[in-house]
Amino acid sequence: MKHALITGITGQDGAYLAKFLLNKGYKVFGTYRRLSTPNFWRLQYLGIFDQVELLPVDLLDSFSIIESIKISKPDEIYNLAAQSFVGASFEQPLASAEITGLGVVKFLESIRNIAPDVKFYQASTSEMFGDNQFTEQSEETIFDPSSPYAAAKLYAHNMVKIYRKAYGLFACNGILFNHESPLRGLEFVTRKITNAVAKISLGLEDHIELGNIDAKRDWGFAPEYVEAMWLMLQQKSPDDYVIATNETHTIKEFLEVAFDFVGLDWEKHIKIDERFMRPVDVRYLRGNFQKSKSDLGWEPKTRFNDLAEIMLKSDIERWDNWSNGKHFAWDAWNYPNEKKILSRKLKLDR
Ligand code: NAP
Ligand code: G4F
Repeated sequence: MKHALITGITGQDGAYLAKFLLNKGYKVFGTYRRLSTPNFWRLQYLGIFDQVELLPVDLLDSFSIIESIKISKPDEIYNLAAQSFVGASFEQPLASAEITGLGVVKFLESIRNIAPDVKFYQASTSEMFGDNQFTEQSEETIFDPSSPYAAAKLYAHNMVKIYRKAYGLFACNGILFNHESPLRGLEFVTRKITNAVAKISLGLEDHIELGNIDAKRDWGFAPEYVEAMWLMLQQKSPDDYVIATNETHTIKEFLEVAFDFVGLDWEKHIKIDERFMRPVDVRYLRGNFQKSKSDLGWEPKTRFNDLAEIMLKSDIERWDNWSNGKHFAWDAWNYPNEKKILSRKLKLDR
């Protein structure tokens, strides 16, 4: 039986990947951080909490990383753990660099020393392209990061390539464009919208505050993207791949689809709040996944409107159930209104 070690198993991708690998017959180990309140809701939501082995690891702590490799004896490591929120990286650039950048090198060094035959997947990102001018982005497009998060990811991305060349490690970078689902964190814009639209449609809220709604993203469906991670590690030799849909849409378009679904006019329920504007934003992303299609046989299936509908239906159902007194594993019921969160770094007026 193959062993997989997933860092960040409590996150969106970690939970879907764990389910995917369990279905393939893997023994799945996942790392989690000690928090004052446990957050295993995604694993519970997918009904797999009892089927995974948990290991306490913080990417700030090299010894916990080494220990997790020794205990799990993995054939494959999927490094999904990161400070993954671009907005927060402007507020905590150092923590983002330590976790999202240096944390990866701690893993690579550990593998080089104690498990050089392990296959390693690194969660790279389309954010590394930055505020670029290209009509689409592929593996050949130049990187020009626009946030502390993207800069940390680019450092990690380059270190994966260096360890591959210098030490022959089987290490791949998946350059994934945005991917969403009902398990997406509430601070990311799609889920922030579907959660709010669900509440508005049920009369629990009146409006939503957002930042730059003209930004364009290439949004796919997360369960399909975790399959691509696995496919990368099944190839004869390691390489880097773009995973995307090649469609791009503005946040406004996402609002339109989501509000249409509940028969409301989005413009009546939106307030633009400076607090959600980033000091620098990535205005446009659209990924070219042709290399993944020809080498991995991977292509996206779920398109934009369907993705918005999947997310919205699940948020409506959850708020409906909650209002009717049902209790279940879920994040939104105790999430603070983001207005309560102070000290957002605003775009500076010059
Ligand atoms: P996510 O839901 O935010 O999950 C991030 C995971 O990292 C969580 O399990 C989190 O644990 C863990 N983590 C954070 N800091 C850590 C630390 N210091 N030590 C150990 N674990 C830590 O992110 P996601 O959407 O699943 O994304 C997975 C990965 O893909 C991330 O690396 C992200 O940057 C990258 N990525 C995501 C997308 C996307 O669109 N989703 C696109 C490209 C790349 P807690 O639960 O304890 O916070
Ligand atoms: O949903 P977002 O926060 O995702 P972002 O910044 O694109 O990052 C996500 O995708 C990356 C892949 O490209 C991952 F690497 C990363 O880990 C993460 O998963 O923001 C999307 C867009 C941005 O342009 C942002 O400025 O939406 C805009 N936006 C407008 N109002 C907002 C809001 N974003 C958030 N989070 N909240 C708003 O109120």
